[in-house]
Amino acid sequence: MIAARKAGRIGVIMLIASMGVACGHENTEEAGKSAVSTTVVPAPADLAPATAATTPVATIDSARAMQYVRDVVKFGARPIGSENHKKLEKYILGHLRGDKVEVDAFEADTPEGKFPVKNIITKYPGTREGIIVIAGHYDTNYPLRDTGYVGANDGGSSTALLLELANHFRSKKNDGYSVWLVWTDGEEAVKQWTSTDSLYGSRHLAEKWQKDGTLKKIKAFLLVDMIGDADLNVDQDTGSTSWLQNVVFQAATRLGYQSHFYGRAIGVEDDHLPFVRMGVPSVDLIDLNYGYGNVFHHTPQDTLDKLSPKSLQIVGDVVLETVSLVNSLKN
Ligand code: 1BN
Ligand code: ZN
Repeated sequence: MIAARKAGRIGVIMLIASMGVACGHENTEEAGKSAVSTTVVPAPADLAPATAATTPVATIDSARAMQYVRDVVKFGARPIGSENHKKLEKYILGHLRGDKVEVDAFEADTPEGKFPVKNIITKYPGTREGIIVIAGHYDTNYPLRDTGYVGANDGGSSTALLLELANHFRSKKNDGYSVWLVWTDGEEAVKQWTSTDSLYGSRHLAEKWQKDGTLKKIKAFLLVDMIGDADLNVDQDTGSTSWLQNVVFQAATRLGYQSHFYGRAIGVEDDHLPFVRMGVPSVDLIDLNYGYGNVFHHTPQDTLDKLSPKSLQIVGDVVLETVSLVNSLKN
């Protein structure tokens, strides 16, 4: 077992070899934050086997998704409160014309002052009572805003994949649960990652949806983050809902992409957590091995040349297959 630390930015990540046994008594601490994680991780082989596909497999247009990443990166750094962030909001909304769009706008109180935060939500109605949410953040790292940082993978890939998924759900009859896409905002810490300095948008949205009764209707919350790395290794997040992870792995297996999934298990703080904490079945599809030892994460090296349309394709198609599998479940 390996315990990895990312000083200052990553909090604590527990890496647990996927051995199918209880392991991990690491206790790691850093400035203002500690995490202890002891987890039983099922080996991929123990997860539900693939079943015969009965419906045609849906695919995304990965070339178009990659073009969205290029467009988004051209705006430059997109931290909350910035002009580039506003331009990106307009760009996203411009691609959702004609859709049912809602903006969850509020002011976040951060260690650097108050900032406007806007979660962008688009809704594609289904034929069945209940909602599947697919989410990903569009803001970029705040502390790196003046370093040439562009967040091609971290912020760019999730924004782009959601835009491509919007194209998919807009153009097809949705025979199942309604699908809501959410571009979350203010995911990044403005100073240092803590429970109060991070996840501004998702914490606000989870609370809002708890109050208005939406939360109870959510059958699955699928989060995508940093899914463009050409060397794609989606981690198994120990904080995600295990039955939903099994469904994701089953979807990946059905498509022949299982080697890109769940090679290691880590606990990661991300936009799914406010929903997990409120009892919503949630999974984070994140590849936190971005460059050897995650060296490109939250650095100006997070650039387009590290990304591949194939990775967007893999994650996009696995998300669509997961939606189809969730739709096939009884409840
Ligand atoms: C993901 C992308 N995250 C931030 N940008 C969440 C995260 C927080 C990942 C801490 C690792 C450590
Ligand atoms: Zn980040």
